[in-house]
Amino acid sequence: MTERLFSTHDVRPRQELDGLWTVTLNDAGETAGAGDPRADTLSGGRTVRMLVPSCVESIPGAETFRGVARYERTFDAGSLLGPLDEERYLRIVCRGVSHMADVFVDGTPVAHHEDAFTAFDGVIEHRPGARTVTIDADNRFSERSALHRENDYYSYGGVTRPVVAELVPERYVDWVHVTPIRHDDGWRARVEVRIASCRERLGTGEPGTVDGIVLRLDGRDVRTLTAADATEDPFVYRCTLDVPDAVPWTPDAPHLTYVQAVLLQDGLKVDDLIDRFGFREVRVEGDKVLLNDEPIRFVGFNRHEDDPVFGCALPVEAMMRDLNILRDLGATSVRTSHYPNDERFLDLCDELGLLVWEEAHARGPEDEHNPRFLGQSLTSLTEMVTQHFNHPSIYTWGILNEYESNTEYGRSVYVPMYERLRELDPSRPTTSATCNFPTDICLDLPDIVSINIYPLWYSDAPVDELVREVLDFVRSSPGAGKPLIVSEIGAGAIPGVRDVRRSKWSEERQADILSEQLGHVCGLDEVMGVYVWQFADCRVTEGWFAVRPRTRNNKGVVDEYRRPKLAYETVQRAFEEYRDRHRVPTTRA
Ligand code: ADA
Repeated sequence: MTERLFSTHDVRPRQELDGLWTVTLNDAGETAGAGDPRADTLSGGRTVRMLVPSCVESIPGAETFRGVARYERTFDAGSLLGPLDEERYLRIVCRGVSHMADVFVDGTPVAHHEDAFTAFDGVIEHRPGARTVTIDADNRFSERSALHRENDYYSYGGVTRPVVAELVPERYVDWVHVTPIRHDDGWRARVEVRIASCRERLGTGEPGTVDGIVLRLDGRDVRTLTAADATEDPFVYRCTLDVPDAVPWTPDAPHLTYVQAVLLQDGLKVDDLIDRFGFREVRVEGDKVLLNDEPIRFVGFNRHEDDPVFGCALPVEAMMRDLNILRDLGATSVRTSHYPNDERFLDLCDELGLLVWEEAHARGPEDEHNPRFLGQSLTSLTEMVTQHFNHPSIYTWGILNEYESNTEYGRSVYVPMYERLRELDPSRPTTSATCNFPTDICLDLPDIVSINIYPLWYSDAPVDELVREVLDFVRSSPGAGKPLIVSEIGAGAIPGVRDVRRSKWSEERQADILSEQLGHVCGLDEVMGVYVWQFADCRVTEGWFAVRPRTRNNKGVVDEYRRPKLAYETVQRAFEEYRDRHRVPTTRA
């Protein structure tokens, strides 16, 4: 089970395509990729064997690779046996390819995708026997990709998240979304199910009919949806269920409920999808964030998916290692800066009760405005919310980290992003981390105001002075009266640099600064949550060389190998004081 942490299908046959693939690397200028079928231009490349998921940067000699990596493998599609023997399709699901992807089955293009951090899929007619899947992963920087560029984190290359082959009928279950609704006597669940059509996707005919969709909660049939439950969108069915015996999800008792949608055709179960959700409601009231009507507060870290050995393709054991360190530090929340995370990480957060700020991909500001920026940001946002809708640990959706919230152009990007977010999921509060003080003109848009501040690091002003200035500005802006989060605060240290003079980049100096910063902001009642920048040192791109010793962002409280710096205990203590003061339950193991 590599794709999620539980079985996602009882009915749909599937085969995980992890294991050995053949990888051909080509970084020689003009190459195939991105829908270009001139596959032979890869012929001069170097060929190696690699596991999926993986980053090409872990191949010896390819540590700084920028180019097209062609992953290829053949598997036996005859082993996928389903309940139907007519009109079946092979569906290839890629959970993440970094960062432009083209997918082919036996040389036929089936999917094109333009972001490393969300899943996508392609369908093609099924036939038994050997099928060859080819994935071109292109991690070159160009104007085609507005979100992947020189940055304060690294854009790796490769098939970096799991790949699965599935056998689906003409109509299949695309997604199931559950919105828990709290009312006086208990809980209801608003369920929406989307049924996709392979014919429609391939342009080969009208969608077939659907006889019924059986909904099951924790293995019990609760309702059958029929044509009468179809919405204005003929692919989406909707109903509201009373769930008198619902067990709530809370950070200290993170109970998960399983939902299954089973598709019926001619009396047969022809397809299904299983997901998990939690009975919990998050809402904003005045300057508070409420979870099941109780105000919540949190302390935690910004975390990049980055590892010195595995790049961004962290195995689940390494995700769990990070979560155990986070919990040892006393964190009760994590921000997925600056992109949607591997869904197995979210599955673990759901189970552990760690609150998640999940962020759509985009870290501002842009050097030059790329006309594709808004479209690609909207796609990242739409795919993130659609794919991760059910995770109870996600208490807020974040967008556009430190983007241009201080210009009219920037506002013209924020407005449609917030509109899309509210359309897709009105049930969760929204936020964006800003550093634009005192010029921000977008604080009317989010439900939660989030500020990135680096007193004593990027500014010489005393902590209390800088924080007061920022808070005075927020109080005089349309953000006044909304919940307030310090979404980034921190300082850098080169691991192992110790200095009695406590000079810049020494571990002593980092610990001093974090102690002063947290001592002040954690003491402010109006601050609902604090995220330290950052959890672990991470790789950055070469363009950041001048300002980033070791070509890493060194503000981790652990280094890239997760070895604690001096600041580890400083943060641990500050978090403990904050939790004690505000009675925040810990998820510490
Ligand atoms: C920013 C940004 C982070 C990181 C950080 C830093 O505010 O959001 O991605 O670059 O600062 O280390 O300076």
